[in-house]
Amino acid sequence: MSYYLGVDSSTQSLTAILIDADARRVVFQSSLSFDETLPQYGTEHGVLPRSAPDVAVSSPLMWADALDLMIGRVAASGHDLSRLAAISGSAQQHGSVYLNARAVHALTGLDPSRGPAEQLAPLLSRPVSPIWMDSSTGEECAEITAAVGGAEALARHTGSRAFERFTGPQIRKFSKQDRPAYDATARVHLVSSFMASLLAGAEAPIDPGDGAGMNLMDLASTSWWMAAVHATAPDLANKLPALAPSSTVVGTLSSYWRRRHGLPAARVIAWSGDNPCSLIGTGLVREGRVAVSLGTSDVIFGLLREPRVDPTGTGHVFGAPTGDFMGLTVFKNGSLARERVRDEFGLTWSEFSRALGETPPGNIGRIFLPWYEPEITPPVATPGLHRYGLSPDDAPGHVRGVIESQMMAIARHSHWMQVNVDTIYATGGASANLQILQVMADVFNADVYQLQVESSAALGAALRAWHADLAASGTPMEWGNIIAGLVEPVMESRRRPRGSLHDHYADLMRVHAACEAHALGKGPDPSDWVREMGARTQELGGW
Ligand code: XUL
Repeated sequence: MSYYLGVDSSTQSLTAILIDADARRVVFQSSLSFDETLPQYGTEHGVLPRSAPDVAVSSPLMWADALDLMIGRVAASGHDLSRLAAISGSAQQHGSVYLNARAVHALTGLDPSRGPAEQLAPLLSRPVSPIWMDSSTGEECAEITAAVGGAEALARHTGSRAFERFTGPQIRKFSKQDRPAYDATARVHLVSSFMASLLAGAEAPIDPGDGAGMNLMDLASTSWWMAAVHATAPDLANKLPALAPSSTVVGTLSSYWRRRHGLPAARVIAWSGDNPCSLIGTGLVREGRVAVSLGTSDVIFGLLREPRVDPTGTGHVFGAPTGDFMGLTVFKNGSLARERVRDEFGLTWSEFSRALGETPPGNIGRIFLPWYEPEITPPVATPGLHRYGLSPDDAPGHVRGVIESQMMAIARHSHWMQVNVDTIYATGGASANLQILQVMADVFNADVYQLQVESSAALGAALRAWHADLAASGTPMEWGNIIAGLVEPVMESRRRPRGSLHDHYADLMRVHAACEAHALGKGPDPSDWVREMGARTQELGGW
């Protein structure tokens, strides 16, 4: 008769899902957009006004206020919350929150008659948090890489080469740019461990799923890798929280939340990153399937039994909440690029879908590389749009171009995970669009399904709360049983690959790779090849 709450603090919004474990049902779900609900912070798509195109910071106080509003909504939902047994969460990965020495104790004694932001403001040694969209730390990445003995050593230990958005390079940049504020920092939290600390009124640890996004954690031992810690910033070892399994019970909801919203002393379970939580929320507790999340970023991920590191250096290995590992590859120009195409051609989403449905697979040889923002995969430091056989005013060509290019990039850059993909679960906002999922099915030659609960990160957090609570109560349950009935595909959403089209896409992916190499200044102009593929597209029938 227990309820479990999962909260997802993502880039643009905060979502909560309450599950009734015995009934295996989602009983409450709510989401709030930061820009719309908390306009006083002045964010755009969850990011504070940019001081430079490659800088992306947000407000930890805004996240705390959003959590307060959402807990208020849950409390007012009409459900019997005395049944709430545990709460856990998911957060955008890599972002960091800088607390001063007073914070450690002050978190225990927040005044329930006042909102969290005003009480937290004096506890921050840095008022803003750099987030995953920041790509301004190229110099720090190079310095850390050199200091630990090269990219291969860093990837072997931490699961990734140095990435601009990863927390280590971000901490290093802060320590170089504002040494007094860095010295006044007693604790550097991730968004996940900050939010968990807030709920428990106690210091929460970082789990191996989110810790692996820092370029600081040794994957094999899930402990801080001291070579990287020392290479990153002075005295950092004393400023990092503990690392602990995702199932760690941090404590119980602090008196602040109990008195402010009338909630019970539910267990607070360590939070994790959105991708590790989505791994659970898409039911990938066994090797062999993948999920593609079409959100602010597009991400492909799957469970790995062994920490296979990407030899090309674009992918990552993170810890999985199951105690295994997960492979993932991240594309920054996800929804962002889809929205830009829609807006630039003045389309509604239904016009966008119609254009996609009315253009032929293969796009008659029109290829569009939509790097509106610096791209993570492949690494693109300077944004730019690259068109092959595509005129700048061709709206349908851009619509199909952006979707095909994204799907081919996801397929091509995830080969390193060595997962034989026959089924894909699609999640995130754009997964609602079945036309996009058909392109995914044809490109991957796999069946693609939507999931009944689309907010996979929040659901995964709720399921993690349940799993950890049972384990802490001495009645553990297997992951397979935890997800049963709660993580289910929508059968009628199934998109089947069309064999002849897949053969065409297999050829087109080689052309796409050549376009990418050319755009990055690493290969010859593939325009003739693009034209030849265009002529072949004309011959394709049956779509
Ligand atoms: C993962 C990544 C993004 C963020 C935001 O490496 O950068 O997926 O977690 O969702």
